[in-house]
Amino acid sequence: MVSPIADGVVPWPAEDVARYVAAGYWEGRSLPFHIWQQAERTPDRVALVDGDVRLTYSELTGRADAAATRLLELGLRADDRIVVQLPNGWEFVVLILACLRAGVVPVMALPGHRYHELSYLAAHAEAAAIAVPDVLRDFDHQELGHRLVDEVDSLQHVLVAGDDLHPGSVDLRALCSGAGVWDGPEPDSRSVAVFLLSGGTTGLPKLIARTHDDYTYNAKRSGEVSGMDASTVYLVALPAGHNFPLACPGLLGALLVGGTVVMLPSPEPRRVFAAIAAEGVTHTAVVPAVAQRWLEEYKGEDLSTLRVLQVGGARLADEVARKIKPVLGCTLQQVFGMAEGLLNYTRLDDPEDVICTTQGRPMCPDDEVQVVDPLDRPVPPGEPGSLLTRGPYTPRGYYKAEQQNARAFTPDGWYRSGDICRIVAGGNLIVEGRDKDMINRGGEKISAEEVENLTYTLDQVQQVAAVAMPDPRLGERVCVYVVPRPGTDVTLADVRQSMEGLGVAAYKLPERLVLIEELPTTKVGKIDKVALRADIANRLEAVRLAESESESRQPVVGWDRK
Ligand code: OOB
Repeated sequence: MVSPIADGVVPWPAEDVARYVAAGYWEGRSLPFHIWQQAERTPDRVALVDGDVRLTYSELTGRADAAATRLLELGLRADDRIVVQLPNGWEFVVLILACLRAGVVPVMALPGHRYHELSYLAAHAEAAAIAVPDVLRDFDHQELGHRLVDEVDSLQHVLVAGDDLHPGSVDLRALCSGAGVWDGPEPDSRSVAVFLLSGGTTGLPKLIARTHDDYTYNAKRSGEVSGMDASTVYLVALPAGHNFPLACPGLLGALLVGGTVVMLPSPEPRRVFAAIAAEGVTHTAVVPAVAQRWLEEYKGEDLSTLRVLQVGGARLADEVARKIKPVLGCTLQQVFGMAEGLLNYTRLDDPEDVICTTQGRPMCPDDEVQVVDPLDRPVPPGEPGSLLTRGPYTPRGYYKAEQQNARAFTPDGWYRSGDICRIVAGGNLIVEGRDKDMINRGGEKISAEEVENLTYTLDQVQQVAAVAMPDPRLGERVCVYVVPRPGTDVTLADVRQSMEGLGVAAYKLPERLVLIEELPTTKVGKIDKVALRADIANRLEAVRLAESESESRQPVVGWDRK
């Protein structure tokens, strides 16, 4: 028997709910209600483009209604969960809208997730189904889906978007085709619309329950601060299940105002530039590593329709920010957001300096932010400290995670973002670092603790610490410092092979290993990660200098093994 979602959700206190309703942030209707209302106004406008597939609003909602009915025919019910791991394509959009319509709750897995992550997500969410492609980049997702059905009690169906269906798979493309009318009940606006994944500082990602009310506001208000309207053509280039391209304002924000959504499987610059010109794209969202690549590879293609390039997910260097407008000709919008809620945006009409040197300010007048010292006391204005937040679209706890909630939220409901910020003139935030044990690899968040736990499964490892090492492309990559057991040896290849064998997402695999006799500790006896981060940065700098001084001289590697 699976548990009802409501049992695991931490609600907002009644007085805050009343405030958010009175202020009009929470509108009291389901997210699909708003989209379907929009569709009725502009049934013949193009809503979704994926290669040759072009769906008008009436076609898109008709397909989603047909799919919602078929989900019920499969035996799924409102409140059931479905793990969704689909590439950017029309099937993703139709399935998500169908789920929202029927009250089935999608769990937004990321494309890189494998057995290790998906088995945990399916079990923790007690999912009834999983939606995957057949084979993608040589990985057989369908086969993994069936393995999970065998192993996870609640899991019953594998929905597959592809040509080569195994016996027992549900044909997702057929499920998402045709036209139907949904006559089931509208989900309660306070109920959970989607589960997002936390960037994660603990072992495995936590689930973030986003309600219809709060997530509708998330997407709608984002659309306003990004200047979206019915003429918007929004390009999805990042994985669509991530909060940023999904709802900040993302594809949901575009559909809420009657815009057009264009899906591309990846942010590869040539295809992106061609799609921008062909479809007249006005808005898109990327992480800093992708923005940098676009800047480097831009060769004068026609990007004249592009009005806003949103960049977020990791810190954008000021000098890169300053190139966006001169090179690509569009307005940069920095986005400092989190799946847990709070969204900060630079505004389109902010002075260049604010746009290029800050990560923006909260989008909602009732977002509460404070910057505190390690004892949770507010720091003086303009000083750096830990960012805490509460607000109408920032839930008060993770799903079914009492222990983690005690650490990640204060007793009065503030979320500890783990980001070190400064609040400067105009209320804008500058992200200066973080005090959470996470590695941000080009926007992909990796929990150091998780990498350490996985490395400890090797017999030769006595002690390990995972830290971020600086990287010119991705910002950070994973480096592990390992104390081997006496008389044994450990290599980077050993660690990577072991993690691969466990079915861990490839982006989490360490890219450097440093053998060390003893891990440095702080005064209170904790592993001194600040010292380790400084150490790896110094080592890389020494290697870089040695390489640039003389090609013939061997780089200084010491204990270091790549
Ligand atoms: C976005 O969401 P998540 O949940 O993958 O990661 C949130 C974390 C933040 O706490 C912060 O550490 C980092 O990612 N981050 C940034 C940033 N935007 C996110 N750090 C520095 N500068 C930025 N601009 O990453 C996310 C969610 C919605 C919209 C955009 C990004």
